[in-house]
Amino acid sequence: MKNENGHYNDSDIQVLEGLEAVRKRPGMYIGNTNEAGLHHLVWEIVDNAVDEALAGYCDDIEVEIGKGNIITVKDDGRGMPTGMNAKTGKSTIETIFTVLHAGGKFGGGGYKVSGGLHGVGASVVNALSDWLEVRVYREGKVYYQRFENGGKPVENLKVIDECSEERTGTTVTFHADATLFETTVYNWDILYKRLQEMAFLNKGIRITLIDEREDERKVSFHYNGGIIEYVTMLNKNKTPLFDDVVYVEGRENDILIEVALQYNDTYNSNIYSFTNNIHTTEGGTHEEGVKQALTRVINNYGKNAKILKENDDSLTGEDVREGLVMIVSCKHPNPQFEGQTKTKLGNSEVKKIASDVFANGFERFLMENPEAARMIIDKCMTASRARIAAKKARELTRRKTALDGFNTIGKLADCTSKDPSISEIFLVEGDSAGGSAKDARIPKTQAILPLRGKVLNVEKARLDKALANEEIRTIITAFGTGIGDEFDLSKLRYDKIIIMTDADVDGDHIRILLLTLFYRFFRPIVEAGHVYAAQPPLYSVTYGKTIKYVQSDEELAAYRATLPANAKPLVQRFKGLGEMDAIDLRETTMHIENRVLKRITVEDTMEADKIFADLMGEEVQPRRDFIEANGRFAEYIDA
Ligand code: 28G
Repeated sequence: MKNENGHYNDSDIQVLEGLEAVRKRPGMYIGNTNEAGLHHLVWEIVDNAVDEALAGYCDDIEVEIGKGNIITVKDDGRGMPTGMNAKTGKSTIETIFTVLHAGGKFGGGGYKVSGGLHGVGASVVNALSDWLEVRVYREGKVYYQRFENGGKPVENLKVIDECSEERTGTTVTFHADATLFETTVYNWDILYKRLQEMAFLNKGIRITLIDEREDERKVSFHYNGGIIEYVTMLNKNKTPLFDDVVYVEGRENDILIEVALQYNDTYNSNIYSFTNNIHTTEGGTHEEGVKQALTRVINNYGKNAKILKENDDSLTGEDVREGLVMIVSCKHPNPQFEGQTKTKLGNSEVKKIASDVFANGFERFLMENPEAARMIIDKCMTASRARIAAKKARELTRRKTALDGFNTIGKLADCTSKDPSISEIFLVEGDSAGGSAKDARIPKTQAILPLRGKVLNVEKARLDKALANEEIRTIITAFGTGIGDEFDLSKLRYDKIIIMTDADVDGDHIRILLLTLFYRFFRPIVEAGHVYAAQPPLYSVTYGKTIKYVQSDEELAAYRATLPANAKPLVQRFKGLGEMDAIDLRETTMHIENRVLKRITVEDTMEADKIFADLMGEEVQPRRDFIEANGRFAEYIDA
């Protein structure tokens, strides 16, 4: 704050420089300034409220998206301390909101979300907001402070009102600085998903999300069963092997491990692990410990109960995870995050703790529930037999590759280059578009694989059946990486895998089937950013001698607006790839100079996978819901 002469003092200047650094390089603090970065601001503030809940003082958190995308977060905790901070000479509240990393330095122990991945603190949110207000309810008073223009206090902390002695808590309201973010519009679904996840992971806390913008909405998440209810939700549209959700909890040296699991009748496994409420997408020692224990305990139990023969091969990790839905949640006072995206738990001591805690609890479950135990082991044994059959089928693919060389892989028209870094493969819907694409391609670097008909839905098929499918075998052989435990990303024969389908129902279907296949069999290829969707244009607009291709109705309107008022351009709508000749296709969709590719993310493939889990499962209701919500997909849901 400026003094009476209108100047800042030394410690103010340090603070301002700190916050200015955040404004200069927001990406360093919140990762990005896109939609994800914008939501990061909310996570920072919510994390602090959740920390207060984990400390045991708060059980109600509210997040409101106000008109104009103003965010308000309220908690009913103790309220931030209202006294002075000796070190900074400012109030503790002003310190928290203006000094970088002030949150962490207070220490105080516990499992702080804010000590984890995000953890940059409230001051970063303040720095990136055009205004922010904090209200603290404590000891019958309402304290208030406002900041503007990236965290500059307007006045000192002051009491603005009285409240009942029982009313305690903190309320933070802010508006993201539109000059720093690509968008300042919050996305209901993103907030919904993460806040629900937070409520699952921290049983007993109520988290309410309110949207006060155009379509007003409100939802409350409150799960006394915590991750048990999470697993139930994940299996909602599937058929569980048995009704119970297995739940195991234990603590050693202040490290808390919680596991909830249930088997369903699918062939996939979905394991989600978290540390201090952060999704550890790369796994880590907590997940490894639990997985190891799962395999060991099932084999031991099976042999003791004489279900598995003493001299049979043991069930593998893959066998015991078929159809498994599992949440592993670890709370750790000092987590070490590693890996490419810093989402892998590295603490080595956690592995044994997680393994011991889970083995004890799970063994006990099997002993007390022999019928469920029997069903689990039967399912694992079936998986084991299928795995052995798949191995034989895979050996066949491999031999074929070795004998034929690459030029005769199914219908693949391969590129002549053997340098993966310049090679691309187009997966093209239909033989006729495949034909045009072959004429349009650059043979040296562009390979074309036409896909006849529909791709097999791998959600409903085990590996052995998938490998019996001609199209899938061709794709696997063409990619060169192998699949499953033989997968090797370094053997990938193309830098870009480009899905080229029509912008219609069939095209959507084939694209979703391919994404499901990638999610199940080739996830590392997606993670490494090798998968793209081609974006064929919707219209060609001929005006005088210029031909312009546009991707959408909006783009068409925008282009029309640039033409003279009396212009009558010729607008042609492409119904599908098949309508384009080789030249159109080359010019608009395949040629590196003009084309627009959309990179496919793991989230895209996850979404596709979920659509299939919902649609193709045995349950009828989700399918109905989906048809109602997405009329245009309706035609193919029974395929
Ligand atoms: C509404 C939006 C976000 C918060 C509290 C409560 C305390 C606190 C917050 O203390 C310094 C760090 C740990 C002690 C702590 C209140 C102790 C006693 C608190 C929030 C010193 C910060 N009374 N509630 N910070 N602590 N809610 N919600 O930010 O060691 S932040």
